[in-house]
Amino acid sequence: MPNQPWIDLRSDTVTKPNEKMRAAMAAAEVGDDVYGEDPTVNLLERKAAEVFGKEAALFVPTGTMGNTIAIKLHTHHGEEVICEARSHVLDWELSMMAWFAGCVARAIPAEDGILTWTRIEKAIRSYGPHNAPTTLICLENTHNMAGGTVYPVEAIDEICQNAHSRGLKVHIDGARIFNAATAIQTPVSRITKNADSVMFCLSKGLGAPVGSMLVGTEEAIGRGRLFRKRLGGGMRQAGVLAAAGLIALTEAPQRLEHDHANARFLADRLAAIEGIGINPANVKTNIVIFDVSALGLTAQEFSAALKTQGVLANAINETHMRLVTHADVSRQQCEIAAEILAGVAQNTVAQVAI
Ligand code: TLP
Repeated sequence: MPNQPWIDLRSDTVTKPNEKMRAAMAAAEVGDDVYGEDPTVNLLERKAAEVFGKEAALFVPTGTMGNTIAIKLHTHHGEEVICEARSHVLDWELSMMAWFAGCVARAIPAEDGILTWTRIEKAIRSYGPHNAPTTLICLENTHNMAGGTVYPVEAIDEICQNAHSRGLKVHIDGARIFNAATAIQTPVSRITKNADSVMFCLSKGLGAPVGSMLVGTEEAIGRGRLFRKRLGGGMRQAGVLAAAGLIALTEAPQRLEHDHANARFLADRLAAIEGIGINPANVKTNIVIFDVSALGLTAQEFSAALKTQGVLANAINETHMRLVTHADVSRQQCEIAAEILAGVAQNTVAQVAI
């Protein structure tokens, strides 16, 4: 156990509500949201719709539930959903796409996680004696497992316009869409203008303790409300959570640039460590992914060694680690973490040499 508190770089999901959020939660006006009577939830939903320039929004407990509902809204059983090969909807949501919507993922690998219309078009299938039809395209922005990469707005526009002309829908898993917006200095409403629905998380970089939003048309969100109930997401006096969500939505986007600067700082430091593979130029938001295989140990072993020194960081596979910066990790903690990372790597190199 470290003498200092943990430096927790496992995810931006670990952030704790700040004092202002806690005070707002304690004072929140509440009602039964299943009756549509929670004023704070209603306010959050109106505000989210307004920020995204969409007709309506739905407060859901998790990003996974938001994506699950969106996929169900845009598809029927026995259809195909195009997504990137390492996307969250495919790899990290317990196959909810299959379980709840009855759909199959048609995965397209992209080194940087960013799909283009040229790639998507080749993967579209129409209904036939051997083929299930494609009806939905899911884009992940930022792309988590590709290292927080960001879609150019033009790429999303092109995908949406072509998809719509082919009768397909586009859903954006925008768990970290505000990080994308910060990186390219473009409002979320512009980035997602042509998408049919967007899920974004209040509980990641924005710092709320719980909650995500699904935004889209009035009609889709109305149906989504029923799917939320089916999934057990009718949360009753959820205004206590929405109160923190409102602060997250209105105040937190402005501070994400600090997280991005901390991620760039960590990436630069990592690039100087012998045996660690990273290109700092690829770090655009708050996620830093690096290769430890040249150190002669697995990412799981590297993670365990860091933990003994007080740094928490996740392995994402045998060879790669992920660091995520967020509101509860300061520059000073990043400096300490960088020294600990260098120390663990040097120790390993020394041991391999013996
Ligand atoms: N991501 C989590 C883990 O599940 C991997 C993390 O620590 O990054 N979309 C994307 C792109 C996400 O990164 C996540 C969570 C979700 C959806 C799901 O959100 P939750 O955890 O609220 O269900």
